[in-house]
Amino acid sequence: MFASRGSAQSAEAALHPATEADKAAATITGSLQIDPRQVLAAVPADYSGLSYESAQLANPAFFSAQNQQLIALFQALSPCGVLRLGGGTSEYTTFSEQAPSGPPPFEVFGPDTSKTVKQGTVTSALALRNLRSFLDATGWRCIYGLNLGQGTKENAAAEAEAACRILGPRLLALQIGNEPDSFSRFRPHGWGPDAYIRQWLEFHAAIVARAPQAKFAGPDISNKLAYLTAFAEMASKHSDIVLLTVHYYAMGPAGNPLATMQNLLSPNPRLTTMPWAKASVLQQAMRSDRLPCRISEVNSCWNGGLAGVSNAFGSALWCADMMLHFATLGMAGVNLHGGGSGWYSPIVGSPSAGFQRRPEYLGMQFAQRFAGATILHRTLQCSSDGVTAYAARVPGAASQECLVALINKTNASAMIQLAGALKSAKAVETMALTGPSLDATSGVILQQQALPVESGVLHLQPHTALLWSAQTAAS
Ligand code: BDP
Repeated sequence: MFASRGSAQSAEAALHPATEADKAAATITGSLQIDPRQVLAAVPADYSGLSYESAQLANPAFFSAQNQQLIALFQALSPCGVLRLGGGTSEYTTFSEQAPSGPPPFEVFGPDTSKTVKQGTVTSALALRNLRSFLDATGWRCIYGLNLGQGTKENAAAEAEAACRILGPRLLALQIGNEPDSFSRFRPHGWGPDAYIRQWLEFHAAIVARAPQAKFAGPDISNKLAYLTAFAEMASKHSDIVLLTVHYYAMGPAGNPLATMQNLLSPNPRLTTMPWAKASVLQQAMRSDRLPCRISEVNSCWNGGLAGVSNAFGSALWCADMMLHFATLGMAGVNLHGGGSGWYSPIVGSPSAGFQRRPEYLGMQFAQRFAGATILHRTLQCSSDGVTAYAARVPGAASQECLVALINKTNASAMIQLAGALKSAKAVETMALTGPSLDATSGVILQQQALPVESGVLHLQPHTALLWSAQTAAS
């Protein structure tokens, strides 16, 4: 499931080549029906999220009420999303009540490529106060990462106390450490799940001594299940741990010849075999209200993303599909990692030069339509596995209204017979996510259109995601 850094090459080698249907671009045929009585999962209202490097806090003006263009972009993604702060740079920051003198070291930063990691940045109480104003303005909450790799527990406790006091209800949870399962650069010897839990508990004790109300999330792992299992077991004894977190990169590292657009859009064996989702600890967590699981850092290709893939239209289709796939599994949310001008960043730019939305941002907006909805069982029988479907009941909507998404990641058109309750459905609203070509970095649009149905058959264009809300016949 996870892009494993140690074995990226072999893990990627397992990716599927193009399907025959893709190669021939023959018309795909299939049928779709939903079972409105079979509920698969509830999608939390705050399902959508973004993830930024902790180093970004070194410029207190970035996450602030003054950064109105960024606030508007967050609001247009979700009225109540989750901003996760962490990433590789969270292991290189220190906290100081006083803001350092002089100008900030940079205006924007991110993402971290694991090689050019930004070092020595300072997060101040001013940055936290500005972050609070940013979160208030957006309506978002925050998952806040502390430095376990290189920081002291005293400094983490001071930062945690300030974060709890200043962010108040806007703080969803603290995290101690980013990807502690890949800590070889900080702990070359004697590190493993047991040592991790021991150190986590030391930091936790120091933090709760200063901030008894603190809530925690973790383990924020890159890929190693043993750390998740150990953390979940510990969480069963700590009621202040409220969320499990994991990372997911579809491909990587950037530069691996198998990291391609075609592989990004092909069914990923890591998604279908799901070693970690099958782990009982996670299955339990996903079903539990007490300890849901969020993908706190996710994107197309690690090591900063891939030019022409991570920043192109194909990544929007991937993103929409990935988000709905994980929602169907019962994940509590996803945080698309980015910042700065990184290839996979959904939003790029700076306060001084202005911000732009990347195609992936529109993929997120597509999937956001399912936030707060209840995912329903659907059966898609299709001649290509490059077409996916999702259905949901939307809160507050008339009882027979449902939301349906069909995503065609192939270069062939698809003709999908709508069956059962969908057969006589009347479309209330239809949105299409389209782009000039998979590698297009502009011209990507998410807009209303008429539902392309004729005699009960939906005609789906190649490389198109379609979403419609429909009034189904009473069942
Ligand atoms: C993750 C780190 C993040 C990096 C990302 C990458 O947590 O900070 O930006 O890898 O390599 O492991 O793109």
